[in-house]
Amino acid sequence: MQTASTPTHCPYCALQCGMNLSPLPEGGVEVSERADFPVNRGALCGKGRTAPAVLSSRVRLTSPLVRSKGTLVPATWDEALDRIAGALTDARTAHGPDALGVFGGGGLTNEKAYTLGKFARVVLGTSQIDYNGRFCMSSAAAAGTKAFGLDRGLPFPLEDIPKTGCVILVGSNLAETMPPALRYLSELRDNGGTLIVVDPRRTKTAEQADLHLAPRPGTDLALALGLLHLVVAEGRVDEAYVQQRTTGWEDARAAAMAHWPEYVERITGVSVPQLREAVRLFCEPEAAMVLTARGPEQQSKGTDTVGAWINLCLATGRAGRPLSGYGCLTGQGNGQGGREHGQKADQLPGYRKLTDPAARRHVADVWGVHPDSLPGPGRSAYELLDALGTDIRTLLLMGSNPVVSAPRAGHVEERLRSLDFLAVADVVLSETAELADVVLPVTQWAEETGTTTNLEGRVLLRRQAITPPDGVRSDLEVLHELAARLGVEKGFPTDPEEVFEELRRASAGGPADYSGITYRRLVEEDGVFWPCPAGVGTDEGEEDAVLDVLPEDPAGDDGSTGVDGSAGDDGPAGASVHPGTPRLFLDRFATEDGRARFVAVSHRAAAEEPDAEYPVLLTTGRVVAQYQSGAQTRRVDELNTAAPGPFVELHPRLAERLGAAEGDPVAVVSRRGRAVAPARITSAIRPDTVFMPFHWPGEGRANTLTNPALDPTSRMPEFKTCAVRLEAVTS
Ligand SMILES: Nc1nc2c(c(=O)[nH]1)N[C@H]1C(S)=C(S)[C@@H](COP(=O)(O)OP(=O)(O)OC[C@H]3O[C@@H](n4cnc5c(=O)[nH]c(N)nc54)[C@H](O)[C@@H]3O)O[C@H]1N2
Ligand SMILES: Nc1nc2c(c(=O)[nH]1)N[C@H]1C(S)=C(S)[C@@H](COP(=O)(O)OP(=O)(O)OC[C@H]3O[C@@H](n4cnc5c(=O)[nH]c(N)nc54)[C@H](O)[C@@H]3O)O[C@H]1N2
Ligand code: SF4
Ligand SMILES: [Mo]
Repeated sequence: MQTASTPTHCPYCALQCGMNLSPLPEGGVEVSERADFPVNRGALCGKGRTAPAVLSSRVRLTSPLVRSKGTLVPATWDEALDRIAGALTDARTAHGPDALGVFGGGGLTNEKAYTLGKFARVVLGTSQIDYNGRFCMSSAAAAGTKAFGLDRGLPFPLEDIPKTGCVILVGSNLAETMPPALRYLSELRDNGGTLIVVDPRRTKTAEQADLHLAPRPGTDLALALGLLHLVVAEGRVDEAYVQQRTTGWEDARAAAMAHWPEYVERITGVSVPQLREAVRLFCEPEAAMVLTARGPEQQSKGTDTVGAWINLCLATGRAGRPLSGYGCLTGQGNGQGGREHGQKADQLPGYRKLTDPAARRHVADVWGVHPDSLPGPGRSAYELLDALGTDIRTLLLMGSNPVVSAPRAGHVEERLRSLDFLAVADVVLSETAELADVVLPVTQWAEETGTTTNLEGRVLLRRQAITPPDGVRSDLEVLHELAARLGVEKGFPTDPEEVFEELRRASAGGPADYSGITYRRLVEEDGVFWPCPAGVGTDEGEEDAVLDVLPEDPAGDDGSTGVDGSAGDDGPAGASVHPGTPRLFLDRFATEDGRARFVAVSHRAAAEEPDAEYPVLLTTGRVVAQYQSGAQTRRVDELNTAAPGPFVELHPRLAERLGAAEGDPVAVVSRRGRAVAPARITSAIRPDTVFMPFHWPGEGRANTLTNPALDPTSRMPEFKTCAVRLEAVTS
């Protein structure tokens, strides 16, 4: 048993806080502060602090399970893997490769996401792969790509935030979703900068703001256009910048000018004086930023909405300049890297397009297959889930729990049940795993090594700190074993560093170029920002496996980590080594002509607006103590005590009309279904809106209600707005 502590990163959100893990004599690990990691400087939220609880065998899966006479029973690995391979082969023979669906997750490491995408295309030959990141930041990604030619959530490190003059934070409840990052906003204010928060609720984050704008859910597009209208009307456009660094201004300007402040006030409920104050705070300082999160993005017009916020940055010269810019706060642990390396329906590694012949040739060459053998783009996440049991007959799922987290979840659950065969790899028996024909128990963060890319585009090495329990295998081992059973013996290594070396080559020359990044550099430099092309004269073959540069081998006693190797002697500081790219776009944008592109967009209504039958707006989101579908955090006592179950947040006026007192059960009914949860009455929410967190299954499941209306570009579902009615529940 080794006792040294291992510096690593949290398993949960995209901040990827640094932490130290020390093995305990009785098993498991203890978390301690890692003050030298710049992003969180030692601070952790309750989820990160308690993450080791999910390593304990009390709450997790340690044996494969197979369905026998209707129930899941323990089985050997061979039995479980044979069953999966058999079912996939049968479905492919009977219905063709596109009958095999694959669903991934933005929590998977780069190595896993890369291997899953390769597995789908090379082993299964299916186009039907997508992942839960589609539900997360896909609208911001689409808008960023349109405007800047490249999607990296934040084009600057978080450390720039306190040095700018004003931040508009749109639909992010950072105080609950990334608590250690709140420091950047308080430092901004300490330095004399201002914070504007746009949220229909007066959240803990909004309480920190100099100005809180509380629009009606689903109206951020009008709000951004109204602000741009005022920028023009007040003569605050940076004409020289617009001239030199952008295209498309005239059309965007014309579209914005149709959004008069009074009209915008009527749509959003934000008053004209507040709009004017926001423009003043944003335009007066030298530099300013707009940051968006899920509030404006998870809408059926999320891409246009983010586009409108980017327009505001471009018109005022606040992009591609020091301490200024637009950024999206990506959510999942590897939400950034997870969208770059090929588990998305239309994508190949390195953020390449599956429809680009040159990209297909490059990646096919790395994979040792013919470019024509690679399938084309498949369906987006919700569309894929909606097709289960129709032309998609089997599903392999890794890193998501859609029974709780997908929109219109009752329908998605029904679709999952209608499959011929469902295989789920997970660390716990999630609500989705409960429906599976085969469940595979896999290793998790502290028990394995892999890279993640945090919300700043900083590639990080999560290191193994302890030996996994008996009975579990890694996702990479699962894919290796399945590939072998399906006749592909080579190309699916189980050593994460070997996978990363291949990922480097596959990403070389692509928009998200990782070819200059090695495990060695990640250890020595504590992270490297992409793009990071291989430097001139760098010979990939000379890069050694490096995890033995750690003070001690973290492999534990059975050597099962597969991360051993010999240290090379060349350090990271050679002249040929690319330093990585913390700040993007300072000289030029990543478009062909180097200029950023305005988009001409106009406001439109949500897919479902309130009416006589469903008169109230529902929006959904998160609480600090639970993570996503709750599969992991609902198994941690301390977090359950802090956030024991779902609730319906509503304004006292709505509560009075309903006759509901604090804690009374309230039924929320939409066209998709009905959910019941206790009332939480607060004047911190608009009187026309109710809020539910989505972390729980069962009666209080928020996603029973949500509308799967999709954004036409990003295919993001409208999690943040639908029409509901409230009913008192009499017992
Ligand atoms: N505790 C915790 N932290 C997490 C997660 C978690 O599940 N739990 N998940 C991680 C992930 S994957 C993600 S994506 C991030 C998400 O991080 P956030 O985006 O901060 O989280 P949300 O609570 O979904 O939404 C943020 C805010 O949007 C507001 N909102 C709702 N509708 C609208 C609207 O129409 N317009 C605007 N402007 N705002 C609106 C909500 O009131 C809410 O306060 O958090 C990450 N961190
Ligand atoms: N109403 C509403 N719904 C939402 C949202 C919202 O704001 N409102 N937000 C959406 C967003 S932004 C997101 S990101 C999604 C997230 O929702 P999900 O996709 O359900 O995400 P998680 O709950 O994180 O599910 C991850 C699952 O994978 C398992 N797991 C963790 N690590 C690994 C691993 O390394 N390998 C394998 N095989 N399994 C692993 C976990 O135990 C868990 O069961 O929810 C979306 N749903
Ligand atoms: S803020 Fe995110 S990364 Fe940091 S400890 Fe909490 S969950 Fe983990
Ligand atoms: Mo997310």
